[in-house]
Amino acid sequence: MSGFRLSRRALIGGLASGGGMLLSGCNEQSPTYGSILRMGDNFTYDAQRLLLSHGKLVREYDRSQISSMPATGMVDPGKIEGGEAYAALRKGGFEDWRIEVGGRVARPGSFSLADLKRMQSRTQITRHMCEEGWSAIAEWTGVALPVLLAAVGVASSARFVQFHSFDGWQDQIDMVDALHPQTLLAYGMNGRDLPIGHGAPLRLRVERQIGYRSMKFLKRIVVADHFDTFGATSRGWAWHTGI
Ligand SMILES: Nc1nc2c(c(=O)[nH]1)N[C@H]1C(S)=C(S)[C@@H](COP(=O)(O)O)O[C@H]1N2
Ligand SMILES: [Mo]
Repeated sequence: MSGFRLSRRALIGGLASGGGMLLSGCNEQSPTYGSILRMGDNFTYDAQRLLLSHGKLVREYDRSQISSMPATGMVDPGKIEGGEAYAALRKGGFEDWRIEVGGRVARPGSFSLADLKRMQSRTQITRHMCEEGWSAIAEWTGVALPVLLAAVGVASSARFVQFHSFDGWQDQIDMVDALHPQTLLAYGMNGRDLPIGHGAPLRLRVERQIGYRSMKFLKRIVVADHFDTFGATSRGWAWHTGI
């Protein structure tokens, strides 16, 4: 943390205006698109990183608290233009699906669902918060991202992990989130295989950030040294969206 100092009043005021920018970021016509919004990112990023210690866990719930959860946004990438590859994988029960893992890693490779299921698994019951205002509690089972990253060996220069999906989403998280124990590559939901609408066969769970960071329908992971301006950021949505 590069000698970043702030009075309590400036911090609270800054957080409030950062929140305002985040809200207007949801509006496609927002005039705040661009560098001002990105300033908000930097501010909430620094502020949240100041307030949260490195490994702090989000709350986990009991089974009895699991709620219904709507499948939203993209619910079937097999039905969009260019969705034939996904439709074919789905037809084959995702047996031929592989997640590619590359970039700044010692052992790039690809992993089938069976490969992932052989790795140490983790189950967590957490609250999903959508930027549209609803929230839901669900149980997620999968491989913690730090476990997969350890398997491929991340270069010491790496600072971000990028994700690519079958419906064309691209996003990235920093190493603080990537190495967080609750950041999960989930293949199971509420004790069953992850349903199509919720991102089959594999989705991300970034539990300390808002719902749109938890990318569904994963197909590729790239470890990078730098921050790329693509994905949510390029649509004018805030990049760092801690909750
Ligand atoms: N690939 C992809 N990931 C996505 C989305 C999407 O449309 N495509 N929608 C996002 C948003 S806005 C939310 S709220 C959650 C919705 O997850 P759910 O459909 O399991 O409720 O997924 C997020 N991840
Ligand atoms: Mo969302």
